[in-house]
Amino acid sequence: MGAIQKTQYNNLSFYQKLIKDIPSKTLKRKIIHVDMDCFYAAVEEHDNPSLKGKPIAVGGSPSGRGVLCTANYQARKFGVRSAMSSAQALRLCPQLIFIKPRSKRYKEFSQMIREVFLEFTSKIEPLSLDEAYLDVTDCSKHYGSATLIAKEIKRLIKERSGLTASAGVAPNKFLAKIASDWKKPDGLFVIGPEEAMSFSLQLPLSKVPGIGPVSAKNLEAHGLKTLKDIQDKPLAWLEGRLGKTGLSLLRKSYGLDFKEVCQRGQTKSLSTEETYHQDLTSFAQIEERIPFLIEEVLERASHYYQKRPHSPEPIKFFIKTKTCEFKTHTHEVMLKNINLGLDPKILAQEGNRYFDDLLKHCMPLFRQTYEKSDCKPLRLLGVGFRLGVSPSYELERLGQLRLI
Ligand code: TTP
Ligand code: MG
Repeated sequence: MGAIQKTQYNNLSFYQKLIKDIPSKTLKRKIIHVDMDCFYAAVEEHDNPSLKGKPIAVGGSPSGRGVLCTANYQARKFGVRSAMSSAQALRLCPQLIFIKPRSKRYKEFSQMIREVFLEFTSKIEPLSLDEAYLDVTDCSKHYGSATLIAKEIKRLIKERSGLTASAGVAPNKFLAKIASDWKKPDGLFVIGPEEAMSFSLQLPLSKVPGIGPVSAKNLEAHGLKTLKDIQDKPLAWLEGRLGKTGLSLLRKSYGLDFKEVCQRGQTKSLSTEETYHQDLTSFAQIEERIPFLIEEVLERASHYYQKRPHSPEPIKFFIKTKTCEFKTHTHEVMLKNINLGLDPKILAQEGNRYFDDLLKHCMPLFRQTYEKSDCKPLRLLGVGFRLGVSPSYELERLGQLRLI
């Protein structure tokens, strides 16, 4: 411990250099990493409780050239591991029960878990069916702390799916991922910002996400076994041997990682459109279709916000047309510019409340676009919302959360 403190002191100015241009918001994040325990095997045990207590593996059959997806803890005691050939697994554990993977069923559980995450935040980055990062910086205070959120997520997952998850809480993705693995299974481990560096220094490089056995061996050939070994080398030395990985590992040795939680596949708009067998040749025909489009998009929004109440709100409204010559035109307006605030909560419960307002604003937009394209016959009409976060709404939402 004394040695670690000395290193911290000696390297403090380098630490300051590393964080120099980094916004303090990035350094003060609260990230949770959740990873299900023995995921596929746990689902199989859930669906067939007679398997409980027996060593099981999910994957190909040992008679062919199959490999294992995963194994439960009883099987892991024998050395059985993911990605091992099924034949080898059988040699290690002759009583091993093999189960064929059922990806559809695993997706159902994955969806259930994702819905639990969405109750807390929309800042979710799924890594696989059973694993995700959550950035709970903005909502942690309102639930007490990030640790309490992690506890509640674990509890809800257990209550709804019957399965256990392990969670890690830390100021960044790198440490959160390591933390979730620290106390597996059914674990919860927290690395606070003040202990981020001392915790990181003692880590073997093989524990750093992205460093597999081959990379770990290569690093060892350079005399590098732990993140402390990395921190003891000058940056130029590391970059000369490891390229970009040098700086990335050096940052990690200081407990730093600036990568954002990326909301992959995040819904950016909600829309609907109709393509017509016969082109619409007059504005009267267009006018007739608009109420149906608005009704449809409000219904979509209603379903969407029922399932994802914390998702970004509609900030723009747009219309779309396509002429008989396949020319597409869109026209969008900021909702705040037309004094129309669409509250996701109201959309979820009673989206039609906005029907008249939208119809009123929609008609002139379609008319303008139609006239601008020389009143050409139209083969497609569409309407939709672009989603985003307006600061005023965000504040209001946080206020609402506090009342829950
Ligand atoms: P992991 O989270 O890596 O493993 P796990 O959930 O089975 O066990 P742990 O408790 O250690 O987290 O992977 C999640 C699922 O992904 C796993 O149950 C099966 C599947 N998988 C494969 O199909 N092939 C693989 O090589 C690995 C590692 C996982
Ligand atoms: Mg897992």
